[in-house]
Amino acid sequence: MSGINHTKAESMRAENNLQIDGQRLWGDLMATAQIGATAKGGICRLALTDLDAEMRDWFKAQCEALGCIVTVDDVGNMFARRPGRNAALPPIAIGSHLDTQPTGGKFDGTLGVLGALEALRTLHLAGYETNAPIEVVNWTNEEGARFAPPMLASGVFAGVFTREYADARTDRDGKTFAEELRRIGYRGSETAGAHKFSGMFELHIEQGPILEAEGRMIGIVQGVQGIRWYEVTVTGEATHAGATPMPLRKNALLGAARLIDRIDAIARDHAPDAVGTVGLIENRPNSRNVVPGEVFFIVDLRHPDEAALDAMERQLHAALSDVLRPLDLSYTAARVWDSPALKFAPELIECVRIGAHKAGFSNRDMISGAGHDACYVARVAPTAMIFVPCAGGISHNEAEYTSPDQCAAGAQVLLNAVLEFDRRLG
Ligand code: HGY
Ligand code: MN
Ligand code: MN
Repeated sequence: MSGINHTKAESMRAENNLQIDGQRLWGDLMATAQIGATAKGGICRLALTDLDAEMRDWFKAQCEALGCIVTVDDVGNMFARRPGRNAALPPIAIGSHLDTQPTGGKFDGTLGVLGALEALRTLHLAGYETNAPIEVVNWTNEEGARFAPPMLASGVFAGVFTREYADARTDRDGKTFAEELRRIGYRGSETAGAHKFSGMFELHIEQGPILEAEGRMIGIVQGVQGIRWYEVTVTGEATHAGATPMPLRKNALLGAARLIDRIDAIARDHAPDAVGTVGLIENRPNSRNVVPGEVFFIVDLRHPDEAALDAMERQLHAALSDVLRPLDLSYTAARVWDSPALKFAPELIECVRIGAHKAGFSNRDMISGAGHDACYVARVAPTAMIFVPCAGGISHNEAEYTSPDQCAAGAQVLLNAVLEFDRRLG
């Protein structure tokens, strides 16, 4: 690296004083929260929209201003590379996602990318030379809010999905992933997954209540629970709300309503670890005086144990038949996404633990309830995650809040963990 002539000993000494700048990170978070800002203080920055493009452009300019080379792969994943002492070492990746839910918060995903940018900026301003290159990563379409399934592009990177499968995903308006990626100008030339990582660390808000409830600053994430999505269509008959006697109705929305109650009961059946949700539902024709003829909805089942998820899935299929047949309704149901429970890499978890202790932050081991790009990257590189609290455990909500100190703590532990892992690669 030009102009830097640190001996390894000097670098080791320099490392001990590397502190991220929490105010600078908070400034980035608040400035970029304007890109897709909602009236209620959240962010709506759906994948591959013009707002996503604007955020990507901002991110690229920031990284290039730090001397990084920014590359984009063919599903839009962005990699900002800072060279290290040994170019033969695969980079250490640090990052997350910049797309949000429709009523998302300021921190889900964005903290992971901007916290990584702050860690890299701290290295750059200190003139600290790492052994391995460092890459800050923005993964495309993590949320799955516009194009299902979630973690789509990190999934292509990890070989879970083909590029063709991703390209063909459509949003609820029928636009394809491929055409939208091309439209915003982020269809890169590199084949997703072509370049390898020495490891990846992802900083993220917990999106649950545990850290805050226990008054701890850092979650040392051991793994992620299993997640399955099902697309269900219930079919009855659209008829007149006034002229159709109750016994003659084939009311698809009544069937869906009873099913949603059963899905909630299935999750409670497998307490305390199971969760079951129906978050997206489309009622057709959705007219005030028409008995609904068709309802489409998505079922989200999660549990840390795959055998329990299998049992929940069996109960879901039994409920479909039990509930809908007596109402003279037909249905289709298909599992459209399956992200199995996974454990992160013990060595990188150890680096996170060392990083938290070095920074002096209280911490606890935990499993992630939410899915993350780290789930799929863990299939192709040693991976670990760092959590920080969020107020009331609220996320996927415009009220999502993590304090400046908590954001700074996460970025500091991220930097410490990266330097610990980098030292081991040297
Ligand atoms: O669905 C999830 O857990 C993540 O927010 N994509
Ligand atoms: Mn996220
Ligand atoms: Mn999310």
